[in-house]
Amino acid sequence: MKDKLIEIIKEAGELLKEGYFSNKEVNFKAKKDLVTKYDVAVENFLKNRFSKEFPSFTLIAEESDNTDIKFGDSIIIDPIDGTTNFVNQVPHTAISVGVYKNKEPYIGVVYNPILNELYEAKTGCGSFLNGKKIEVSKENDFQKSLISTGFPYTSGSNQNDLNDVIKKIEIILPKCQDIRRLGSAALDLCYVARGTYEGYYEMNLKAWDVSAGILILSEAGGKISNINGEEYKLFDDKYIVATNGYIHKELILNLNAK
Ligand code: LIP
Repeated sequence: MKDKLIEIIKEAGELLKEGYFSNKEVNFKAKKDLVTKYDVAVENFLKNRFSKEFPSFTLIAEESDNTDIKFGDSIIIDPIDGTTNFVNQVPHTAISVGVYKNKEPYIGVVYNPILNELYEAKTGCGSFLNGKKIEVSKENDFQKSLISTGFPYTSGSNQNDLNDVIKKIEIILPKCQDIRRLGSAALDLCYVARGTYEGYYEMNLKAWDVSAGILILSEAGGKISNINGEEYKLFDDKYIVATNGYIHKELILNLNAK
């Protein structure tokens, strides 16, 4: 299944690339939440091909009506993760596809066609970037750790969320090496998986932002949890915390500091 999935995602990548380099009209789902005709086109392309190739899987996708989600054997699709980057030609944008069997992660693929980076993982088989095995960093000193985060779309309208973002940066920034915000949750998880970042956290993400990345990270030796250090629940948890494992406890402590 993985090879076919990758073949289809690579084809969809051509569509993303075409959109990335062209002038495009931007619509607003919310104040900070953008969508273009390419998000819809890539999603339709993937849904169409996946439903023919893998008819027994429920398709869950960002730009579709997701009110009645049956989360069993599913393929969870983000056609363009990092849409703001895509619109502004920041080359940190990707197609993210997570396959779940019986609600458990089975295959994850994150493809950035602009930088030609394809991350893939299958349960129990490790994680790969363009065919080469990747592993998390072994850094265990929080002060030497590069931490990534994201700003939720709700920070444009919800003062509590904005305050929370600022407070966590105030606490964490002086204690770590530095903080990055590159704008694609799917790729952020892959960057922890490949050892570029030691840790990553963000609030208010959707299942399609992280469905593939969490498998890619765990297969690369990383750890994922909610903000209390408990198992991260794809459709329910407000915060995701993802690290190389070595700095997990300290990141959790800092995220909960008053
Ligand atoms: C986006 C993320 C980004 C995050 C945003 C949003 P989209 O996904 O990946 O990093 O900060 O809140 O969820 O909307 O571009 O697919």
